Amino acid sequence: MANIVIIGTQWGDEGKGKIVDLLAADADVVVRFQGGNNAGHTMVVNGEQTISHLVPSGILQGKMCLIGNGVVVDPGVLIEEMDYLSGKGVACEPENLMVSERAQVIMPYHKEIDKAREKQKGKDKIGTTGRGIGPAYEDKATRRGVRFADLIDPEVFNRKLADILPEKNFYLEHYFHEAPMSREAIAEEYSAMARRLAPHVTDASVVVNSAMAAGRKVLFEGAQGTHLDIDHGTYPFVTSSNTVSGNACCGAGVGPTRIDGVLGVVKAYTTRVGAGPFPSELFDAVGDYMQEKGAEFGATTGRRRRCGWLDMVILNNAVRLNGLTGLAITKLDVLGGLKELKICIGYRYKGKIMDTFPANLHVLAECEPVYETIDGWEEDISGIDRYDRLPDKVRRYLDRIEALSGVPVQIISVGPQRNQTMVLQ
Ligand code: 2SA
Ligand code: GDP
Ligand code: MG
Repeated sequence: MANIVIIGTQWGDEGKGKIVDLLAADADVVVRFQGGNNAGHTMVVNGEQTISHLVPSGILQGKMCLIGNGVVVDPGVLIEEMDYLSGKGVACEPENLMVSERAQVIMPYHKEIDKAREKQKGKDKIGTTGRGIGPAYEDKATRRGVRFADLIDPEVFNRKLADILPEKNFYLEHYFHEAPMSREAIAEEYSAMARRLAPHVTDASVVVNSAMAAGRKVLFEGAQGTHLDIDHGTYPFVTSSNTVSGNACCGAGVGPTRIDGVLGVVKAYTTRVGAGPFPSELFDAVGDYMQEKGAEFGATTGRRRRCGWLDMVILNNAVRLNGLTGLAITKLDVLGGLKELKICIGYRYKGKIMDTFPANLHVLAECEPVYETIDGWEEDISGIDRYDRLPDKVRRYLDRIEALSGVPVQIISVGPQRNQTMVLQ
């Protein structure tokens, strides 16, 4: 398939970075279309781990990488990441790494407001990454955002900053009781970063559409996961962008007729970082086993991820919301050593079985997962590189996921390394 959207089906950290890096070998362009440096996408090649937060996961394959208009970009983090990658010998030049002139800039006050708001919420906090994502999208929606086109035009940038900062400082000082920010300091810091990034700023929509017109293959790299989507996720315990596949079009500036397929990345169990409902969460030794064996720590904040069984209610929600054409099952190796596995096939609510995902969080909180039990396997499968060499019990687990979702499993991942992967079709 030519142009594919790759998205997370659960609550993020399904292994999208690994899958995008792998598929980028056969693609020409990789585009991020939403989120920002709240994302942490991990790639492991020849034993060397690279985590990217903003730069698309096609960078290690030497492909053209674009940060689309739908992304909120912290310019300081982008520069740090470019330096980190360059230090590893990975090219990050204006020819292969570009950012949309329409992408929103994360400003220092966005980060301060994000953290202050979480502090004020106390025990009711969302558990954001504190990277300023929500406040930056807020300003985009209220038309007070600074775009890259503005950042690299000193006159426009300084005018916008002078307009916006007094309101932010009022809010910081008088509502959150935090220190106000200095306009001069922000202007100085951001103008230096603007000079560094200006050669990378482009009309990303024109670049991506021209590439497609020339027959080049494009991967659209999603961040976070379907259930963190601002419309379709467990609102308000979500991120501030649309994480579903449809947003690949808005966030990269392409039409829906250009998309040929949607690959959903599914962790073989479920994890979630931050607060919010999680019906199949485990609070026992099995949950700890997944957390430890799967090294489930946030790739951005280092927070411990909550763990639980695979949940088909959420997976099927993701199938519908994203129009999935294929599944990539990751971290299958982590389940090895468990005597039996459970798959959540529905929720029991007031004596009735539900197979759709409720919008009302009070209903969701009262939903009890209904499980089917299936045999686990003892074997270490992390060295297996052919589907027909997988133990029968592993294949039965995969068959069950395929049967319950109605979507073909196309990729199986059995370890973090690029080569610990089986591509089936
Ligand atoms: P935010 O910062 O406003 O987007 O936070 C809102 C919610 O979205 C969740 N969120 C994430 N969940 C999983 N993975 C994410 N990326 C990092 C990773 C997370 C980390 O790759 O591990 O390191 O902590 C990510 N980004 C945002 C977040 O936990 C809130 O629930
Ligand atoms: P992303 O946000 O979806 O890109 O995922 P993250 O990079 O945040 O988290 C996935 C973690 O699992 C990373 O540490 C990966 O290196 C690791 N990983 C990916 N696939 C596999 C796999 O099949 N098995 C194991 N054991 N680890 C994996
Ligand atoms: Mg991640």
